[in-house]
Amino acid sequence: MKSYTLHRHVQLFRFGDPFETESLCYPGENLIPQEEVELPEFDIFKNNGITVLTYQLEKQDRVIGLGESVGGINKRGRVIEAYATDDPIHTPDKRALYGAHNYLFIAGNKNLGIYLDFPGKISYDIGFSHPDRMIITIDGGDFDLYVFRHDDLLEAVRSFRKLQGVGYAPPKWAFGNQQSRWSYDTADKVREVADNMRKKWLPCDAIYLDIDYMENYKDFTVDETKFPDFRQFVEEMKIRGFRLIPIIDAGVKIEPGYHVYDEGVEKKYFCINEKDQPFVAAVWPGWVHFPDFQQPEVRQWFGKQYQVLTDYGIEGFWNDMNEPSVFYTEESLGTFIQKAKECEGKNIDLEDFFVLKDLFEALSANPDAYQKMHQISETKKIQHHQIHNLYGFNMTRAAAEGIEKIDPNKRYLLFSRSSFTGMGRYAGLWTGDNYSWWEHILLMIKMLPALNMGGFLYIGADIGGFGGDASPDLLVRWTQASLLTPLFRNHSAIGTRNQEPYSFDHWTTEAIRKMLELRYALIPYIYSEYMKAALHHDLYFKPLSFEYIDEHSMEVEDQLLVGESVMMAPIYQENARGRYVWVPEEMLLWKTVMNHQDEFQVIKPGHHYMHLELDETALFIRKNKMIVLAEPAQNVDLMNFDRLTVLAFVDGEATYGYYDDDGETTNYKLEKNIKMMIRIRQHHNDYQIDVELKSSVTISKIHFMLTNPAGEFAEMDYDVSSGEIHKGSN
Ligand code: MIG
Repeated sequence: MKSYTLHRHVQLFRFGDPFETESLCYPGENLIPQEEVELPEFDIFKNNGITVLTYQLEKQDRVIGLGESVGGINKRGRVIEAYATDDPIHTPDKRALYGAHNYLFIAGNKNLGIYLDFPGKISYDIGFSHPDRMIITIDGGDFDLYVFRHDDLLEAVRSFRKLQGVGYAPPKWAFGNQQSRWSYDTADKVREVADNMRKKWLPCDAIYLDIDYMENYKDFTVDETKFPDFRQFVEEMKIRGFRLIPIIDAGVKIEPGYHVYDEGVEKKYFCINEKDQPFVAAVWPGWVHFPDFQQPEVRQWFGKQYQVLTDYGIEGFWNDMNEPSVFYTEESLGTFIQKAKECEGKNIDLEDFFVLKDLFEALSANPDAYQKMHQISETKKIQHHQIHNLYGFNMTRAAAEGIEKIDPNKRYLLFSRSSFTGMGRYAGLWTGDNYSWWEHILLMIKMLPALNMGGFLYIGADIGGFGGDASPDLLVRWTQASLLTPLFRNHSAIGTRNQEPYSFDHWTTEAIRKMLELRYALIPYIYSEYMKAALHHDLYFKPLSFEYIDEHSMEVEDQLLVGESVMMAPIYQENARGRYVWVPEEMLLWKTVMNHQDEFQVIKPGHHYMHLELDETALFIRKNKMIVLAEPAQNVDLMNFDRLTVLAFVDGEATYGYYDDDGETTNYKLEKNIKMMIRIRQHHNDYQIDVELKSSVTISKIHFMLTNPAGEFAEMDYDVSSGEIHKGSN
C-alpha cells in the first residue's frame, strides 16, 4: 500500500495496482508517494484475493452516503452492495440497485469520509453482522481508498466532489414537468398527451418515447409505421412546446443488415465471450450484443450514433438497461429448457419442481453472464464481472461525449439508469423502477441527498411510481414531494393504470395543476441553486444534520434542506391530513392551497404538527434566506425570467446570490452568471433593499414579499431601470 496526500485533509491509499476507472478527474500522475503509511481508522485483512476493511463504529456514529440504495439517510444497521443490478422491486431487504456508489461519510464525534475507487463488487456491512462494526468487503486487492478528514461534513463532501470536476448542466427546460409512460407508442398517442396537457392547462416541457418508438427495439432507428415523418413530428411537437425524449438501450440487436450491428461486429466493438466471439444475451430486442464501452474507440462510435436522432431535432435522451440488464443467455436458457424436457411427461417430485423453478428464476441471474462476458481495456481482456460497475457510466459517458461533438455549444438533456461515481459530470440519473407505493415516496426523499453527495445532481424518481397502479391521492402527494427535484417526471410501466395528471377526476387534475404551477414558479430558485451546486461542488439536497447540530436534526429522515433557503417536509403517508415537522430554527411557512390565497406563518423552533390537506403544500423558508420566483407558464420557454418575485424571511439581514444564464448554451461559468446580489436589511417593519445587478442583465422588475420574525408582512416593487422602490404595491 502506498499513500499520498492530495490536500491537507485528503489522503489517497493505493492498494496494489488499481484499475483506472476514470471516476475522478484530477491529474493523478503527479502524485508523490509518502514514506510513512498510516490508516489508523481501519483494520485491513486480505484473504484469497478479497480485502476486508473493518471500522469500529462509535455509538453515536451515523453512516451516510452510498447513493442509490434502499434504507435511510443513516445506513447504519444495513448491508449495502455496490454491484449494479436491474432489480425492479425495491423492497427494504434489497442490497443492490442500479448504481454502484462507493462513498460514505461517518458523522460522529469525529467525521470521516471515504471513497473506494474500485470497479468490481463491494459490500458494506454497516453494523448488521456486528452492531458496532462496519465491515467493507472488496472483491479484489487492487483499489484506491480516498480518506477525507474534515471537521465539517459538508467540507468533506465538497473535497470529494472537487475530485470529480463540475457537475452536469442540463438545459433549463429540463427543469420543467415531463410526462412519460411505457409507452406512448404512436405519434397519435403522443399528440393525445400533448392535447390533454394543454387542454387542462397542465404545464409540461417534454414527452417521453419508450422502447416502442424503435423498429424492433433497435437503437437509433425509428419505426416509421408508428411515427411517420418523424422529423416533421419532432418539429410539430416542439412548436407546441414539447420536447420528445427517446430512450436508448444498452443492447444492440443481432440482425445482419442493421448498420449498428454490422459495424459493431466488423470493427469488434462488442463485448466478447471466452472464445473471443461477440457475447450473446437477450434483452428487449431478443438476442443482442453489448458494446464494449470500456474502449475509447467504442465510446466514440456509439456516441456518434445519437446524431441520427439529434438530426431529427431531438434534444434529450435517457439511457436504460445499462447495468447491463440481461434477461437470459443462450446458456442459461439451454440449461432450463433441457431440464424442462427431462421433466416433461414425468410425474416430477418436489425436488425436481424446485430445481426447475430455480433454473427459471436464474435465467436472469446476471452474475453468471457477467462472469462469461469479457471486455477489452488497453489490449487486456478482462472479465466483465471485474469491472461490472463501470458499464452504465461508460455508456452514458459515450453518449455525453458524442452529443457534445454534435454541437459543442448546446446543452442536451441526458440521464441514465445505471451509474458509477463520476457520471455526474456527464449526466443525471433516475432511480429506476420504483412502485406506486407510499413507501417509495419516502425512499425517494432519503435517496436524494445520498445521490447528491456522490455528484449526481440531476436526479428524480418516477413520480406516481413505475410499477403497480397509482391512486389519485398517491400521485398528488408524490407530486408535492417532488416539487424541487431537478428531474421532475411522471412515468409508469406498461400494463399499469394510467397516471397522467389528467387521468383521474377533475379535483385531482386541479390539485396537480396547482402543484405544477408552483413547480414552475420555483424554477428560478431551483435553477439558481442547481447550477451553483453543480459548479461549486455543493449539495442541492442536504440532510438537516449538515446545517443544524441539535439532536433531532441528526435523526430526521423525512425532511431535507433544498438549496440554501428551503426546507421541505412533504407528506408521504396515505390518508394523512398533516404531519409532524421538526423545525430546527425559526422559519417562514409558505403554504399553498388550491383555489385559495397562499398562507404565510412564522414558525417557532420545535416539533409541530402541520395540518396539510391533500391540496395543501408546505415549504419552509429558512431564517435570513430568500427564494426567487417567476410567473408560471405552460412551459419553461414561455416563462418570463425578467420579472421576478423574491420571497424572504428576514431577521436583521438576508443576502442571496442569484444565478441565471441563457439555459441552453455551455456558457455557464459561475462567477459570470451570478446575475444579481440581493441584500435585504430589516428593522421592525422597515426594509432596506440593495440589488446589485450585472450589467448584461435584462431583469426589469422585482416584487419583494417580506416577512419579519414578528410575522409582519410587507410588499414592495423594485424597478430596475430607475432603481426605485415602491412600497405596498402588488
Ligand atoms: O425491462 O423500456 O427502468 O423506465 O419504462 C424494462 C421499458 C425496461 C426499464 C426502465 C423503465 C422503462 C422500461 N425499462
